[in-house]
Amino acid sequence: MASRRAALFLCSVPLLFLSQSMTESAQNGGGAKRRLRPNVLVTGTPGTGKTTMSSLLADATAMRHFNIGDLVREKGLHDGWDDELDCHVINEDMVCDELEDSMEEGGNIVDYHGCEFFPERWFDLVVVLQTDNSVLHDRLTSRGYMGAKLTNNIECEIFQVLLEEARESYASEIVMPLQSNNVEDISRNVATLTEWINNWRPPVQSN
Ligand code: DAT
Repeated sequence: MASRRAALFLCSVPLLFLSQSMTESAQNGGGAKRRLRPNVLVTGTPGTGKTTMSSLLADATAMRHFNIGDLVREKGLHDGWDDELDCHVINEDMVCDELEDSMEEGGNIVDYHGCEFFPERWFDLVVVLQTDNSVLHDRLTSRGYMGAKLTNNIECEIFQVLLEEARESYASEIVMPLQSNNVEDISRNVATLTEWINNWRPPVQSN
């Protein structure tokens, strides 16, 4: 597991039906403070379409989109550059501090190829995008990935590392795997998640 997780750092860089229990469970998984809109984490191996889908979803729902990779670069939320892994050494505490106020408020889509260091209380739904190996291989090759970096990311997807990480880090009821192989998948996923977000209500708090 450790080697699979480490491999992820090299990549710096049909759901038409939601059960009532999933929706309720997700709504009740909120944090201590009552937020009026949900927070959604979109995770998955690099190249599965997190940023593409999150951007469209943010447009459709008027939610904020945080691309963590961009945020780390723009705000310097890292401890330098790792030449061997070819990525910034992300400072997880700084990232969490940066996001805390927005997450408390709600209405955020967070897009990152990892999920275990965020506070569990932040998220009402955790989407894990998944892509067939051959499709992902072509996308990552187009992005210039090669050698170990390419292989490690493909292996991450084969071994479903992000899905496993999501299920270990969050209540299984709020973890939603979605296929992302083609543009029809993007449209369907955006429609499904838009409906979920628009139907979301804050959990009723007991006295
Ligand atoms: P990620 O943010 O997971 O690294 P991305 O959104 O940057 O991925 O997408 C990588 C490339 O693949 C980009 O050129 C858009 C394309 N892509 C993403 N999802 C797709 C899908 N479901 N169908 C076709 N192309 C897709």
